[in-house]
Amino acid sequence: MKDVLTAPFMVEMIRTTTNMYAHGWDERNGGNISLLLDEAEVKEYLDVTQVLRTYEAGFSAPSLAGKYFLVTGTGKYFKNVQYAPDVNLGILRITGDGEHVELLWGYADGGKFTSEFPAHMMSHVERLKVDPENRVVMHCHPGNLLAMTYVHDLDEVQFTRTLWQMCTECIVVFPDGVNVLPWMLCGTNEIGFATADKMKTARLVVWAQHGIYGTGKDLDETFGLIETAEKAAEIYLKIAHLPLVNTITDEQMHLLEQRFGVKARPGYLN
Ligand code: 2HA
Ligand code: ZN
Repeated sequence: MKDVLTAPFMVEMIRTTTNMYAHGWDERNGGNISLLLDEAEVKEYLDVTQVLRTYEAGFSAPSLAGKYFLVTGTGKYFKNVQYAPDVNLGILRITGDGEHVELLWGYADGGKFTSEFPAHMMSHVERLKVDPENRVVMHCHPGNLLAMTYVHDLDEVQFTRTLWQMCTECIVVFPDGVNVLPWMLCGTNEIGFATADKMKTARLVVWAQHGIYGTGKDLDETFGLIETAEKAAEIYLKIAHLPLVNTITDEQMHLLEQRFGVKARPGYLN
């Protein structure tokens, strides 16, 4: 059996959480990540018949039965993942009924998966329907996007269009746009269902006055998606109080669509 701390998925998770902390997106215990793992790969590192603990999921997700995830722990700091991955991370398997979770590795201090587990698992369910290659759900608190939810209309078309107009590459990176949830109580099944519902049509979901969810095929791509939206929000906050002299027009957006072979969300451009 190989050392799980050397597994590429583990190394990438440690690097990503460390990088997100360095970006200021994950103060204290802010943020959480779940990464869908390949069963055959997990078996190179763990005896999957050895279940350490079993938890109630708190919801039912039968379409995830038998799937393995690497998930950040509740109350854990991204800052500390690199120093104690076995305390701050866990490898989990969803049971056959989709209602329980088996711990195979990690949470070594007796801990548990993130409080946002419902939003993560329900989002995986929806994104896998759209894209069978989707492996990552990532949540964090980037300052500029968060700030923008205090001063910008939360209408999804308006919010998306503003972000697209802030950097030329935005429409190329997230042509599906950004969906937005109003403030809701976090850590609940309700916000989990609402987030997953928004995931049907976009890979980015803003939680107003809280943070953002991003999804993608791997950690790098998902990080880059949030990074691009956060950069656009930063530009918005730099210019929002100034007279607007120039912008990226819808005509120019259409040129970007053609040049990069992407299609903007229907109805979002004139
Ligand atoms: O505690 O970010 O949304 C981690 C969070 C909750
Ligand atoms: Zn949060």
